[in-house]
Amino acid sequence: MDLIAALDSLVPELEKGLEQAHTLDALEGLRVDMLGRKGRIARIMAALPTLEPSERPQVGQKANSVKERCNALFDARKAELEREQEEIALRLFDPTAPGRAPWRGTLHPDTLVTEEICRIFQGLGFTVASGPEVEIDHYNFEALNIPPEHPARDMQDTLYITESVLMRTHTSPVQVRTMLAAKPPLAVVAPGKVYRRDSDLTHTPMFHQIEGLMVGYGISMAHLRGTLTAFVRAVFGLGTKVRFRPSFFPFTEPSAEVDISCCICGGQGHVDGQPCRVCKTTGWVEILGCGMVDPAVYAAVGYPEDVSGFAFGMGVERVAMLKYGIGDLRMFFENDVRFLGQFAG
Ligand code: 2NM
Repeated sequence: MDLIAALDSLVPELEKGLEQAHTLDALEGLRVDMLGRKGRIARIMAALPTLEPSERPQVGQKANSVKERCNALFDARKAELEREQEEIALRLFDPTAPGRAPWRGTLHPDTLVTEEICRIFQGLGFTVASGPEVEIDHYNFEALNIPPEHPARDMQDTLYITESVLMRTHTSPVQVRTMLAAKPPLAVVAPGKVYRRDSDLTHTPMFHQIEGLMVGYGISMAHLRGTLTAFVRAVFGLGTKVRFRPSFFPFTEPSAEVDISCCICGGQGHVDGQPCRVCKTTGWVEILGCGMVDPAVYAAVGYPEDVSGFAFGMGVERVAMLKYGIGDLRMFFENDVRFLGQFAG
């Protein structure tokens, strides 16, 4: 019987084909070719009506047993291929490979510099104080010897909430509040946000300041000079030169501005023969303002006449720009992580 022989020959043929099938896709191709609706077995069975009715049951039984055998062979090969692929995946998986590092944020350069400056002053005996960003006129101006007609009080420069409530223009009101709450001697630094009506390439309506105050008995300009020189060298390096220039602030007398030898060109005024863009060839850059606290400030907080002390103030962004060589103030406020990520130790 031809059909029986044809069906019998399918099994060894499939066994050979399965040996050469190395992917699940190839296996599925073989299966369709053998067992599919238009496959080898179906095509042989299409000839069934040409047989004598008495021969048909035998061929039908043969077809069923061959189908069963084929299915068993496919299942076995499929299991084998799946096990092989699992083994490959296990071989490729290296349990000793280092893990993928999770994405980590960094502290803002303003935060880094603020913390560094506070730590230095804490090492010199200062405590850290804070106060409200919305202030009253009295603490922000009046108590600091800034008279009603002073240009700093102008609507052009100050962000007012009401006639007597404003966004603090410096952190000095924190020193005023500290003096109102404690007797001398004391030494504080006040870091924080301050606000001015100013917005251009080199000014932002909000920026960060650190101011400091030391009051006691017998505090002199020598203490001012020693403290600020130690501070500057802690931030910019022991080789940094420091100079004090006479200046003016309403709340200090005498007043000075402090310059340091330029940390970009090392005070030479030039980098690789090119004029230094930071110090404009002068070799010096301004870093902070300071002075001996004016007796009018002590009077405003009810301190005795025989106290003396010094105060200072600096812009955090300015210190960070000089320390890290940042050329554009706007970088601090764009919060681009490619910028922000460059400063954390
Ligand atoms: C500066 C410059 C000079 C200053 C004065 C005071 C206070 F409240 F004690 F009088 N705090 N900060 C001061 C003095 C700030 O910034 C450029």
